[in-house]
Amino acid sequence: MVLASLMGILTCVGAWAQVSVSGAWVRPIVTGQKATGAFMTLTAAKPISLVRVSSPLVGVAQLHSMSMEGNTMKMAPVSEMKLEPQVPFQLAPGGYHLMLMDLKPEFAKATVLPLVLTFKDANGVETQKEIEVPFSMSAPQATPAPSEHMHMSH
Ligand SMILES: [Cu+2]
Repeated sequence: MVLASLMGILTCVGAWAQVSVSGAWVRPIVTGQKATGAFMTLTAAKPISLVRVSSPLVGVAQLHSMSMEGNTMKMAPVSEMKLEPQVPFQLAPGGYHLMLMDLKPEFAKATVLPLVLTFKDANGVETQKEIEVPFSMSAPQATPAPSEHMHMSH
């Protein structure tokens, strides 16, 4: 069973179905701005952790948490985000987010942001998921018909 799933990962990286991503968005930057955040909801089929994120348009991408310390919001890098099976994990302003820093010049001109999410499962096996995240000033409205997602961001 384990061997079969390993084979599956090796042979069809593109057909990943262990973690679904919904409602992803990245905040556009204004001139001179060097960092921004990306947000989304991750839902896993089995226990797995998001351990890394990268993008060709971003120099440094980190997993961040955000919390209140006294009257100030504090951001801190976290080594992983643990996903429980079938429990949507929210990355949203004011909470967990993907911190994008040292942005490349192409970032400002891009219409979508390519992101590679790296997950590590309970056996320590890493798999990657490539997504394209639309730029937006706020979270996208949930669409009642899933098929409508197919037409977004192209
Ligand atoms: Cu941050």
